[in-house]
Parts: sequence; structure tokens; C-alpha cells
Amino acid sequence: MPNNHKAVLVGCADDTAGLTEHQASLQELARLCSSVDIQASELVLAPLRSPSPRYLLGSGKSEEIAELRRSRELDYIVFDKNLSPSQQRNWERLAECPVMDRHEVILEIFRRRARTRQAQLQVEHAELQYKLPRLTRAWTHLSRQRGGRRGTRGEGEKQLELDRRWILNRISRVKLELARIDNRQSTKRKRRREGRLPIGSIVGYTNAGKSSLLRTMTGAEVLVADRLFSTLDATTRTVHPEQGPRVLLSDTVGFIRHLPHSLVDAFHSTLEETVLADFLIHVLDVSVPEYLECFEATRDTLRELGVIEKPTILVLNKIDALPEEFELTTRREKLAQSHTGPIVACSVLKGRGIEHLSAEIRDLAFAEESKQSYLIPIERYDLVALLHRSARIYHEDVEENAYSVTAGVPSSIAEQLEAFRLTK
Ligand SMILES: Nc1nc2c(ncn2[C@@H]2O[C@H](COP(=O)(O)OP(=O)(O)OP(=O)(O)O)[C@@H](O)[C@H]2O)c(=O)[nH]1
Ligand SMILES: [Mg+2]
Repeated sequence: MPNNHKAVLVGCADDTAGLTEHQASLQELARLCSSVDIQASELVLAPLRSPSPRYLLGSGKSEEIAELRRSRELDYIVFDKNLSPSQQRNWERLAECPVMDRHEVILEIFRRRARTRQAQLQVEHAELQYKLPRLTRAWTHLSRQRGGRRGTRGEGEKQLELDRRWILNRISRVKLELARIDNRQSTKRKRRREGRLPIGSIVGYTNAGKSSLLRTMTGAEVLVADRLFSTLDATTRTVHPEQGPRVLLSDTVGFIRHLPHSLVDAFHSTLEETVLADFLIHVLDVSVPEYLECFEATRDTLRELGVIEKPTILVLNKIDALPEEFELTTRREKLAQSHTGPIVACSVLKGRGIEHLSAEIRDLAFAEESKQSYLIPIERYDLVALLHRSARIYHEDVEENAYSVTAGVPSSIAEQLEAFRLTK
């Protein structure tokens, strides 16, 4: 396990983004590295006009970086762009040290943070997929032992084939166990849907304050920490009555720019909460200069999950940490160009804006509700309970042999109550 190793971090300034964005991404890579005890001793932003298949960068620049690594006696080279397996191999030969990319660092963070069996298996799945085409690397994954492959060429090839088969075998087993867990969870999810409470999924960039929001609104004891990827599983809770309407909110894994596809795939089941949700709450840390990139990176992942069209409330969080108050107006206007739904400015930490958010959640979750009055016989208490669970109660009274209830009823339960409706 690397412990306070040092690295040179390499960003590639191609024309997919502006210079400041590449710099911000490289700074973020430094943060990712520090999460796995790798200190960013040198940051290099290399211009990339025409990618070279051998090293991604041109050979002159590559030599220069390898030399920098040697002269400063650093342990690793870490790329902000993802390297192909052969580029990674070429680099390791050139630089004579382990060479990683953003993908591998993110995988390692996920591996260290995974607590539940499901998260562990999901990460393992993504890791094995990463490893499969990289079996001939001179240095293995961060967390594993180092060392080149020994033996004659013939033996090496045989070993390679065995390793390959072992990995494929392991992938099938992991998939099988994940399917079992997924089965159990979908039963639970189904039961929840039968309760017919609207479900909102909290999504957003990592460290934006998603778990903090779940805590504030539902009292769930979820982990809140100032680091990347604290949350790797999904937690769903009912909103506290004093904090807002009767809806379920779920908090899940955060996103980041260039989130490896294999991780999105592997976390499919955890992200299922988002896919099945009735609406989304997109939490954005609006206090950082790169708020727009974070916003877009989250939208990219939502697009990948096929949920970009869901009704979404955009929460501009951490307004207490904004450099200037007026920045909020500017940033809000910029975001409003891409986000057409409601926007709420909040400081979850200071409890500001939560009431406004509750009102927006109520409007969105019960958008299709209609206000109705019912007279329900005493023996149909189950329907009264259903109203309590799933509707907004405006007024209720117990009469001789019946409950009289006026409530905002979502269309999903209206039919079951139709026979007892008073206002036709
Ligand atoms: N200044 C400020 N900090 C906040 C606010 N809301 C959350 N934070 C802090 O931001 C950090 C991240 O909060 P989390 O709630 O763990 O963020 P998350 O989005 O769940 O992050 P991951 O699970 O790691 O993706 C913590 O240190 C919080 O205390 C806020 O309104 N203002
Ligand atoms: Mg979290």
C-alpha cells in the first residue's frame, strides 16, 4: 500500500476544454491522489495538439517528463487523461516506474472506501475489467505487489493465460453475487413503491453536500466528510414531517469529471435508485470557481444513466462560502441558461434555504395531486393510512362511523379512493 509516495502529475491540454479547466482538473487529480496517499510533487500541463499513439504525448515531452521523475526521485507518474493499456506499458518502460491514470486512482479510492459487500463487489468488478487488458504491465495496480513477470517467455505466456482465465472466472462469480444482492434490493424497492410515496434522488458532483442534505431533511445518520467519494452506497429515508412533505429522498454515490464508464456500469444497481426516482435534486457546490464544469460533469453522467429528462430541482449549495454575495446572481444566471427547472440557493451547513427547497419539492412531487374530500367508513382504516402515507392532509375529522378527510391526492392513489369521494 503506498504510503506518502510522491508523484509527477501530468495533464494534457488538448482542445476539448479551456486552459483553466485543464488546470482545475489537474488540481482535482492532486486531491484524488492525496486520498490514496500520493503527494503531487510536480504538476505538468503538457500541450497536446496531435496525440501520439505511443505515449499519448509527443516523444520529446515524454522524455522530459520521464527525466523530471528520475531527477526528482519521484515514485509515480499519474496522468489526468486515461491511457490505453499499451500507452501505459510504453510509459512504464520509458519512465521505469509505475504509471497510472485518473481512472486507476478513482478505482483505488472506491476500493478503499467501499464498506458494504455490494460496494466492494461493484468496485472489484470495475477493477477486474480495468486489469484484464493490462495483464502484461510491468507494475501492477497501486494496491497490489509490484514486480515484473519472471520466467522464460513460454512460461510467461502460460501464466498470462492462467491469469486471464482467473480474472474472467472471477468476473462471472462477482456478477452472480451482485445479481443476488440486486434481487433482494429490488424486492425492497418494489415494496417502497407500493407505499406510493414520491421518491426524489439526490444527485451531484462528489463533495457537493448531498449527504449533508439527506441528513438535514431526514435525520439519516449518513457519513458527511470533506473528501471525495465519502458515499458509495444508496440510503433512502422519509423526509421529517417538520422538514417538508411526505416524500422519500435517497442519497447515492457522487459523480466526477471523467468518471470511468466501468464504474458507472458497476454501480448500476446503486444508481438504480436514481433511475427509478420520480424526480431529482441536483446538489451543486456553487462556491467553487469551477461550478460550471461540476454542473456539466453531473449532467453528462445523468445523460449516461438516461435520466436527464426527469423533473429536477437544482440546489445551489454552500452559498455561505461564496467569495462575494453578488457572485450568486451571476452564477445563478449562467446556470439558468442550461437548467430550466426550479433553482434554490442553500446553505445546508447553516440551514439556509431549506424551507424554500421543501416548498419546491412539494410542488414537484405533488404536481399532479388534486384536492379532494372523502368520507371513509371506520373499517376502511387502511385507506386513511394510505392517505397519511401518500397524500397531503389539509383537514381531518372523525365523525360517527367515518373519517372525513380533505387531502391533496397524487393521481397514483386516486383510483383506490374514488368510491369514497365526496366532491364529484
Ligand atoms: N461551507 C459549506 N460546507 C458544506 C455545506 N454543505 C456541506 N458542506 C460540507 O461539504 C463537505 C462534503 O459534504 P457531504 O455531504 O459529505 O458531500 P457529498 O456530496 O455527500 O459527498 P460524497 O459523498 O463524497 O460524494 C462536508 O465537509 C460538509 O460539511 C454548506 O452549505 N456550506
Ligand atoms: Mg455523500
